[in-house]
Amino acid sequence: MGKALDGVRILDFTHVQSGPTCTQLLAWFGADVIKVERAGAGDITREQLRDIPDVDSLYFTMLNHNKRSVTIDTKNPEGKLVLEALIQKCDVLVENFAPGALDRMGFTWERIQELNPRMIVASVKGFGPGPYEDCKVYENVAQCAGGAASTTGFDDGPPVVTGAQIGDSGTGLHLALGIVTALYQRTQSGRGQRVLAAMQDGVLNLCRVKLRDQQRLERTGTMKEYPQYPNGTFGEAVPRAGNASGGGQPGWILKCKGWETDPNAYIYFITQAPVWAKICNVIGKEEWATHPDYATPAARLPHLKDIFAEIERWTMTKTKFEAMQILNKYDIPCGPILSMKEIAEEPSLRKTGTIVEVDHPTRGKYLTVGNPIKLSDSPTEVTRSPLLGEHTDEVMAELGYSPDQINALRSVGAI
Ligand code: CAO
Repeated sequence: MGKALDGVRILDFTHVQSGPTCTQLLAWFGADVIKVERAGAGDITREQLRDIPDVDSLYFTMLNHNKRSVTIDTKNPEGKLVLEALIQKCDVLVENFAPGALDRMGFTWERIQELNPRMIVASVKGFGPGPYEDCKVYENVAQCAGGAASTTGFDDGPPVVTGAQIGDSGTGLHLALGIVTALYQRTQSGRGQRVLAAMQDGVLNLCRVKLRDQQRLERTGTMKEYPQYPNGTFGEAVPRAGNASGGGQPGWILKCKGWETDPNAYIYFITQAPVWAKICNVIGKEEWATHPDYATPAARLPHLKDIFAEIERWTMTKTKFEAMQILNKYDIPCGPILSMKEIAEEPSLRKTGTIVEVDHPTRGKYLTVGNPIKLSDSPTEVTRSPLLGEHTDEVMAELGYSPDQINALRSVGAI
């Protein structure tokens, strides 16, 4: 069976995390992704956080599956010519260099258009145009500047960053959508265009409910679903809400059996209004279903702390999985706090290809996260990340270079 992006060639000039997650997705959808790296060094993540000496790190392998790797020194005049040949042959150039790096290399938008007017040039940058446009940015900077950190954590503590890589992988996702959209528009216009996904914008997009809350706060001075209500105070900006649910259905993280020794023996519990009577039955507080202080969502709001304490008394008598099983029978929304160990061992995630075991020539077998987006006509087979420059000769031959020319370029350090 063919793949959704069969025939699309991506010149992958990405490094670290944000850009590589984008091009990995495109590769999983069938694009031919040619990763350009510097000879001898390559993507810096090949050597970051290594767990085996001299072997590509999991950081690199888990972000660069299904790609080919070529080495080109794009600052070498002859290397530049090779890059020009690739630009002429590819549909999309994806990059996430520091601002201005591509221009400094001599590959401005105008120059790229001269070489290939159909080329889509897609970039991740830390910030869009404005005061910080020239800044280099990593994950946590984006989380802080995009509104995630100020709204994450507990009221009495400092801002907190999340383990979800919403700045890097989140922006990679945004960029991938921009690229396929530009490819679609090109089928009509015949022209390439520039695609920009700024990490601050991507994080803010994922935090849009907090901008919603900022405006609610300014209008009413309070937000009843926040733990600060009714006894705490609200300031001018959206406060940190601990584990409160971001929506209209109050939720919290509650201890389960074993919490004293297992840091993940917890469950997220949502007191969804339509199943309130069932919740009361399950926890043995049947009288709350009709009691005026508890019967309606509005009446419950000032008592949420007590309500969750009572529910926790019940969840502490069950493991998180026992609680899940019982609560799901009654359609009560909840979710176990799963550790990475539990996720890695979960058979259903292996079955769907969300967790995949991959074999690597120097590393051996390791686990990775497969394609989280499943297309029924374009299934994903995850193949290992390339070794540095593994496909240089192959790609050079496809560009029309003879073995002698390849050797000559190698001898002057251009590839
Ligand atoms: N041949 C020759 N030179 C190459 C090359 C190649 N194949 N590939 C890259 N280079 C050069 C670049 O041209 C650049 O040179 P100049 O500084 O002289 O212009 C240089 O390598 C380094 O690029 P960089 O500035 O992007 O890399 P850095 O490690 O200093 O910064 C990062 C890394 C991520 C902070 C920066 O790239 C950035 O801000 N990117 C945009 C935001 C982003 O994606 N951040 C997410 C990173 S994941 O957490």
